[in-house]
Amino acid sequence: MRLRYSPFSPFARKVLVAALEIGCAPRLRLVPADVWAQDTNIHDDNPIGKVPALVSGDGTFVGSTLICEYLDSLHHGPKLIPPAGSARWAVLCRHALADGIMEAAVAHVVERLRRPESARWDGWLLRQEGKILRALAVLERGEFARAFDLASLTLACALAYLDFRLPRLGWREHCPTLVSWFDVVAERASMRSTTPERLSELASGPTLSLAATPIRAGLSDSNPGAT
Ligand SMILES: N[C@@H](CCC(=O)N[C@@H](CS)C(=O)NCC(=O)O)C(=O)O
Repeated sequence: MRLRYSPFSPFARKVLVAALEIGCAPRLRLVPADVWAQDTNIHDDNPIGKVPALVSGDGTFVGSTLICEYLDSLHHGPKLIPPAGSARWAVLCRHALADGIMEAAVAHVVERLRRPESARWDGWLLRQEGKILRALAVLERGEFARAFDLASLTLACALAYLDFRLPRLGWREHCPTLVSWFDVVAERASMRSTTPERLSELASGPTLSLAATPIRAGLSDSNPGAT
């Protein structure tokens, strides 16, 4: 299976963490895409022009949630999305909030790094910040799943992205419970193997291994490379 990804995309990271958690990462061939380049070839695999996209024998899957759902169907271990009942809806409800945080954060970053400075709209940035902080407040008050399910891994990738791209938002000051939770799950092998730094080091075509890599500081707004 071919996964189109970008090292900075939290949505691509979500898929990679999911693949590592369920053990199907070795089946993925990682092919990077610069979705913002004039001559990008992402459209060959995704007419919507976004990463992640997964090309498999069963079809081309576009969008992180659909890809995760597909990968979850390929294994017999504990599911990222419980198959039925209230457990399923609980995971999907929490996932929707975590995914919404990710969408708002990416919209914020695109506005800041991609839109010409003269056309930037501060009201748009505030709007995205409000979405992120309100959703975090709900998750801060909510229950924490013990399993690293689709909701939890999406939230972990979203929080890592806030640290990476929106440190000035100061989410850690507002959410002490989430901070404690995140600082533990960020040490999981799946998270440590998929940092932007680690993914930037991968050349075209490798499979993703769970080898622990040192986490290095460095990438920030000064590197617009992608979202
Ligand atoms: N809902 C999509 C969002 C994917 C997305 O926004 N990807 C960004 C990178 S983080 C992208 O490719 N943007 C290019 C564009 O908007 O044209 C998903 O879940 O995968």
